[in-house]
Amino acid sequence: MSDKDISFMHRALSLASRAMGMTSPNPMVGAVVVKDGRIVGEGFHRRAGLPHAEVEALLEAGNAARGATVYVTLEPCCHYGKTPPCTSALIDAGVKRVVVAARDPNPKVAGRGIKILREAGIDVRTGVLEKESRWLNRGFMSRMERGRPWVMAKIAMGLDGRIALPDGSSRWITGEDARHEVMRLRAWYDVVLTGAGTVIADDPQLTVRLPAHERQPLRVVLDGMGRLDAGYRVAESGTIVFSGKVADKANIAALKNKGVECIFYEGERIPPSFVLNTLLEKGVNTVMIEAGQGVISSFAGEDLIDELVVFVAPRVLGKGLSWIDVRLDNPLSSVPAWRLLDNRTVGEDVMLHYVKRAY
Ligand code: AOF
Ligand code: ZN
Repeated sequence: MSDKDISFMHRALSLASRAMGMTSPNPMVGAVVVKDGRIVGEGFHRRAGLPHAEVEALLEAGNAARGATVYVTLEPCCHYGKTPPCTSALIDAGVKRVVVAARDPNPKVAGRGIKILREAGIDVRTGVLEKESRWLNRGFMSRMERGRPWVMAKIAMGLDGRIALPDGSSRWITGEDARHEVMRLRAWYDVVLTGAGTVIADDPQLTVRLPAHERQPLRVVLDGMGRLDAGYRVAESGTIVFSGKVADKANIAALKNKGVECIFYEGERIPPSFVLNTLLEKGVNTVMIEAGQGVISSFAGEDLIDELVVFVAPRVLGKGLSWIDVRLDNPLSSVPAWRLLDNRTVGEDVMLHYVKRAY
């Protein structure tokens, strides 16, 4: 694998990431066409339904694509979906070589894209910056390979690990800069998920308020006890409420009237797996949890949190709730450690980024 392959693939990955938060249920994909050592075409997949990355890059390259090398961050598709197969586009353009970062786990592709290119006489190299491409698309990979969305929990805590004051209030623990960072995270995730408790305590909007940002995450509220009413700010279209069996009929009607989608569960505690399955069917790749102790603990209790973004504010909250309540019976030596990916200061707060498993 030459250094050139790596550097062009870096470029393709950076193109792919321009569509961060925009492509779901599709993955983010970037492509670069290189002829005689020079980039002659670039493209990325902008959103589901629009052309795939390869097609955009080939279009820009025009005739220069003949005999060229194409770098693409995901195995080219070979199926008719919302758009025709990229394998045909590459073959028709007469490219000589294709370099792929990661295999596409979509059962409609799953290695067949690479096979078709090879059968057409194209030299195909795979696995160049594969880890990086899979990490960028951890949501898509998770949905395709594990059959569930990728789950990140965002936590804002004080120096003592608590997320609320003894009276339960929890708004504005962290500073302005951290709150801005949270907006950027919301912009990236397909879903922002919370519990009725947080909605009742804080009345959050859970939207992205950033200049020139077009897409809002789907908002999901877990309300097993039927405590929510249509007066809260999230009660509008673009929100799904999971209601337990005790939910009040009139309340549900009022929520629906405001455009909220209500999904019922025959119980009082909505199981995280039921929520994730429902979201999976809607093509959700990534979920960000912004909630209190109850919701976070129920997801953590079933080992459903893949990633943590923790903001630590420089103040002690004292006697309030901690972000998690799980019982660990193992000795300390066997308690699994999260892997620290990044740590930095954000205004007066510290941001810590952890992942449970390499993906
Ligand atoms: C590629 N290049 O840029 C993307 C690919 O419904 P469609 O036609 O958009 O197809 C969606 C599937 O195509 C998606 O699930 C994934 O397997 C693949 N995405 N493939 O060659 C791209 N976005
Ligand atoms: Zn394609």
